[in-house]
Amino acid sequence: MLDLKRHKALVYGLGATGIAVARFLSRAGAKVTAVDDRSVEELGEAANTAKDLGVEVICGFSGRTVPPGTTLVIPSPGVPPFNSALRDAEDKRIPVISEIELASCFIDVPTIAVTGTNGKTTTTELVGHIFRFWNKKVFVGGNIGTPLIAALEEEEKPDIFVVEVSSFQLLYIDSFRPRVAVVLNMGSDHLDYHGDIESYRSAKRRISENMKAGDLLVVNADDPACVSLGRSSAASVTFFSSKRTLERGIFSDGDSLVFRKDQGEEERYHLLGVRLRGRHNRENYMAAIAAARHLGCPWNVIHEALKTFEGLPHRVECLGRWKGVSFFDDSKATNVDAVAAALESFDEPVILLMGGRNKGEDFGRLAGTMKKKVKRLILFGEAGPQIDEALGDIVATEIGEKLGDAVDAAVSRAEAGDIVLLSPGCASFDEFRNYSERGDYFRNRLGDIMTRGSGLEWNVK
Ligand code: UMA
Repeated sequence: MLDLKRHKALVYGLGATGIAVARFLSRAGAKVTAVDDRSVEELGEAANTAKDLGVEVICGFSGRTVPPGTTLVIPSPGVPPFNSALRDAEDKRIPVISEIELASCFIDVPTIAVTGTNGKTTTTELVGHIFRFWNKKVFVGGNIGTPLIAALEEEEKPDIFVVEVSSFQLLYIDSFRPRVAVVLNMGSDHLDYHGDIESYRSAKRRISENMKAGDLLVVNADDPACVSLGRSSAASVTFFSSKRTLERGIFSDGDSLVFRKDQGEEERYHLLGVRLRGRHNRENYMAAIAAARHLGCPWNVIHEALKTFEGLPHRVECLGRWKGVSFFDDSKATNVDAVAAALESFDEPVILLMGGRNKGEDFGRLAGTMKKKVKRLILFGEAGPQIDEALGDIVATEIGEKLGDAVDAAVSRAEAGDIVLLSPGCASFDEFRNYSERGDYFRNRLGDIMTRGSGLEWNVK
């Protein structure tokens, strides 16, 4: 175990991670210098919080090298590898480790780590939900929000840690060894930080580099980069597929997921009654099942837990049903890919609400999906006319000024059996502070209409 009293540590960045690391290190007796590129004015409260911890604080640090005598550097995830101090530390062979690496040195219960380009937050929450349902004390955190190291300060020790880990956090691990690692997919992201897609993926691949026989790596059999990671791993591997049957692993079969084990033994998980829709969510369910089973969670517990998982707000969130029409809030979808993924979740005719502030998206890319899935397109906000130009000839379209107009129009047009889906494909800033305020407005406006109406089934999920 790291003897922190011997170290003079440089903590880079005073956000959520840096403050938690500085607190942990100073309590453990290390000498700590905490630095940030922002000025003291820009940092505001964070600078005072760090000073109150008794650590030396240097603001406006940009472009500098590591202070003399530094023996350990812990950068915040957002500090890129081309940062001058990180380069300097590397040249001087001073260890650079991430917060998850540091925290993991002090954890002696199983850790499940979840990464991927898409779906990692939902899967992390789902795994946490399953273990809570099994009456375990669970810490759920990491890239989702609460740094892993903050959990070490809690009095009550968790039975299990479930952490979402990002490529930034994996880049600087050394001995980090989860008992179970999930890699959902490896697309392309954060190229401004990593430089190119290969560097991004190689950071992600590090999640399993210390895993051994008896540990479990769960990977997507439909993603070539995940398959090659699975083939080269020293850990046991469970593949999952939402597209085909597997000889061993987890796959979709009608309304069920099938987990086929070594001797052809099978477990079946029925999905009727689960809340999350779409192929991508089936993958999230599969990965969570594999992770939970490996740590001994019984089949029947998982089976029930899947049905009680509500999902995350504003991500194809089912709000309820009224007069046979189902309403979904996907306000988090601020780009075209997210709208396409949401539409793929539905077989029923969709009345789609799109609009807001365009982030430079090419709405024409939705033409194919729109033709197959959407019965009526109702536009609102700044981008309404642009979307109309790109898609208005493909599907029956109408334009309102604000989201409220679009909601009223959708409710008046919808017939039993339809889906009304808010999946804007745009940022919210022309009318709202953020996507969650937009989603809440959608829910409340619907609630008002329903309460005035009759035959109320609202919020019966
Ligand atoms: N800073 C510098 N120099 C830099 C970069 C940052 O001085 O070059 C300073 C900033 O001025 C600021 C501090 O560092 O004061 C912020 O550090 P940070 O950007 O690492 O943010 P934290 O508040 O520590 O939050 C981080 C994650 N942020 C990033 O990875 C960018 C959070 O994930 C995570 O929830 C949190 O740790 C706890 O683990 C956010 C995220 O966007 C949600 N993650 C990316 C994603 O999901 O795509 C990876």
